[in-house]
Amino acid sequence: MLPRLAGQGAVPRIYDTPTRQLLEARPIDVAGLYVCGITPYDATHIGHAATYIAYDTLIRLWLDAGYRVRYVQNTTDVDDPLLERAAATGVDWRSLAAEQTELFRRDMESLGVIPPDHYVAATEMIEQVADAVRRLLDRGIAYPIDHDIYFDIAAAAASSPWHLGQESNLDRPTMLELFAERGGDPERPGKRDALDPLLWRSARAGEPSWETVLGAGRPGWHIECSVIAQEFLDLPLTVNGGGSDLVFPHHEFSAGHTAALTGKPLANLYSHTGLVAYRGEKMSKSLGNLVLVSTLIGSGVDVRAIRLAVLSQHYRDDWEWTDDLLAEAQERLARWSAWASSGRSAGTSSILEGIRLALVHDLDTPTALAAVDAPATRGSAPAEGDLAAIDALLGIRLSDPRATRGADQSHRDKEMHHG
Ligand code: 5CA
Ligand code: ZN
Repeated sequence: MLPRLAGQGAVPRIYDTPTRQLLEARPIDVAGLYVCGITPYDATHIGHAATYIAYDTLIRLWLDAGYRVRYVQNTTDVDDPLLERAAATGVDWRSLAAEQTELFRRDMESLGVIPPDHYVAATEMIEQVADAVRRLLDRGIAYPIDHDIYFDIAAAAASSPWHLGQESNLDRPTMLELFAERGGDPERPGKRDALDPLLWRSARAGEPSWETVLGAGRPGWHIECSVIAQEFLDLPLTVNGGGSDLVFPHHEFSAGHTAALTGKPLANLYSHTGLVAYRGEKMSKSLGNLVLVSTLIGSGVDVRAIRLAVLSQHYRDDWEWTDDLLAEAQERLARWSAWASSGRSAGTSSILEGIRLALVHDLDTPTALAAVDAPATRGSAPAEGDLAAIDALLGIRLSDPRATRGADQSHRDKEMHHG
């Protein structure tokens, strides 16, 4: 339970990749959020954490604005990189996925990230994906090569409210380059368009496969997210999110598949987080330059300092994790904690509106932290509402909850609620 705050926050505005502007992320009744989840073979690095903390902030803003939220995240628990890692290390791909998924969820919980209502694994959706691909085949929007099945970009554009480039705004040479880099197969003979993405991969020796209406095989990547979003959320989503490494081809085609299948856009707003680097390169499993959340926690780092380090960066910037950044966050946490234990002043929060204002403007967490720094450094004791605001909106609990859950609880709730 998040503490209640005085008044109500505004509807957040966040940056929309297709239109390149800030748009109001205004839910229709319930906020629907789909964020691309992990491929569980080397979890959880600071890059993942930063992406999920960004959408955690968005959820907190929706709750503060009085909306209910429905949040879904997939787990890509069968895919080439996972299978390759399992083969290389001689473990069963299922155990690798299960173990890394478990570790990821524990790390998220430690970081105070509000969990999705549904975590959906690709392997739980095989039948639904096969049915969806079957429908695309029947309508001439998909075609086979041998027993694999591809999405026909041109046919989809002709028959649905979607066209290639709608989300990413990229030119074709750039698309071709990214497609090849990020799991696509532009060179495959027989494709109608080099950029047509794989919907279904037929069974291969030594690879997992499932018996379906399409024969034996496994889902392609983009159709996984498209089908999970359709199954668990109302379309269009309020926001579809993920790291900026997913803009093309993944999100472009997840949106394309969804439009072709439903006639509806996947989302009203497509949001992307910047990428976290370490030692000069994007932090990634394939490069191996990882800072794992579990390693930091294991070495005794306070999870709140990790969270503060992430929040000190704007979610849309690419940034680099450094020891200095963590040290600064630890100092900030120490200053804030000293302030929080310096007694209580009466009255309402002096920082609540400053935090709200910063966050509803494209999740400006650095400015929100500065709004807390000012009184925390000045030294006058915080009001109860200050700590509640930091807890509810930034996910940082400064006071020991046992210390504040006293006899005056109902009085305090009432006071905070009515301001
Ligand atoms: N399973 C797919 C999405 S369907 C996937 O991209 N998995 S992942 O494990 O590689 O990444 C999980 C999430 O973290 C994605 O939203 C991805 O965009 C994001 N992410 C990955 N690396 C970074 C990074 N270095 N910085 C910020 N976000 C990242
Ligand atoms: Zn995805």
